[in-house]
Amino acid sequence: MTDVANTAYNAFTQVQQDRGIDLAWATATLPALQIETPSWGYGDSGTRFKVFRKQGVPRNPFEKLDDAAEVHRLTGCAPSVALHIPWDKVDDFSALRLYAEQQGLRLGAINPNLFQEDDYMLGSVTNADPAVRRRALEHLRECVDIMGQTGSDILSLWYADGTNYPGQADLRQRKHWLEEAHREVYARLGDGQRMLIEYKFFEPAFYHTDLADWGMAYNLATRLGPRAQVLVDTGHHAQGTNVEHIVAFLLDEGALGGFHFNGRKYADDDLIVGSTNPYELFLIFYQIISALREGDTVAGQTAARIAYMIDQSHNIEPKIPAMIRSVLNCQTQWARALLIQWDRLRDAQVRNDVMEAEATVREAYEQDVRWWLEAMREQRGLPRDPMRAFAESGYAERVAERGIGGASW
Ligand code: LRH
Ligand code: MN
Repeated sequence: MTDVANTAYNAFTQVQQDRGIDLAWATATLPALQIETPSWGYGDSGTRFKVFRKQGVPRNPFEKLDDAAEVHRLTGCAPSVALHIPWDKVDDFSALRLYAEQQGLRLGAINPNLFQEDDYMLGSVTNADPAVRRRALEHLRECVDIMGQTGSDILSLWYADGTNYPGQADLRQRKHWLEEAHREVYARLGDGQRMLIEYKFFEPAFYHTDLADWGMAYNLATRLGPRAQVLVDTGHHAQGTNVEHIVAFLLDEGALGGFHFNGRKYADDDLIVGSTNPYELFLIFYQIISALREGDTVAGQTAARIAYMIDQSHNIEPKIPAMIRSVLNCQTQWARALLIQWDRLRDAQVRNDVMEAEATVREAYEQDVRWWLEAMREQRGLPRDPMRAFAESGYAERVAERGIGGASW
């Protein structure tokens, strides 16, 4: 550690001690944030206007794992990769699992894809055509079987199902078909496996979406049972939605299973998490850590099992630096939320001291956590600055040999 860094880190620890922060607990809780990166975040992706093909993009799931392993090697907190089926379909999933383990990774959530087949234009599990519903259910069953081969414990479910015009479909009938399909899938889950239900208020459907908001996903999860929980994609809410309130509510209900983190300004922009609204990300972690501190309450136990996943599409960014940046942005806001003065906050809330309560939370957000995170990385044999370490690693130059025209979704 350089003298400057050492001095800065010592100053940080002094400041936090003066703030009454239990730095030992905070430091022990830093590694609790383990991020799952999406295989599709390493591939080419775009908008309806253009998919920009990039040099060195992985050409198959094995190369996606290579890139994910590089992100984990440099950050130390991205040990698993979510797969999307069929984008990551391989002949032998146990071989892919072995390859991942050799790379120091774990295969994570399995994401079925019921939004790219022509059959699903007017719906998949909610389609009026029973043959299409059966076909969709078959794909969900196949994905549960794949979980057995990859060792995954999460089935991550999102549906494009919806309509574009009033009267186009019977909304309550579709709700019944949605539940019917999930009851079958739920019954197929093995020990330790759970399903996370993701909602989205619009797109690609532009009149109604069958799973449009947290309440609909929560209702379905509750009707199914304890192995079904809600997945909050931070880009799937109407403008002005208080996402951290939804997080607090679902935590208290034991129904928050995981996140798809990304940044957004307008709609489902899938930008780098924390790039557009870092305070929202901090406030989400504030709710989670306040639950974690409770230990064995429903909210505490639920917070301890959250799956932190990134779901982004890097249309113009170099893929691996974008993923490293995303992981570091999450780590930074998690670290800041660990520096909340909980007793001061509780006291202000009890006394209805609005300004003091607001200041307590905001001041944690204003803490400079760089030297703490860099010191923590150095202690674990990780590079202090993963972004610079990647730029200097020569990895990008090595994978450039893959050429242009790698995997895209
Ligand atoms: C839908 C979504 C869903 C995925 C896809 C890649 O917008 O968030 O989680 O399957 O993006
Ligand atoms: Mn998502």
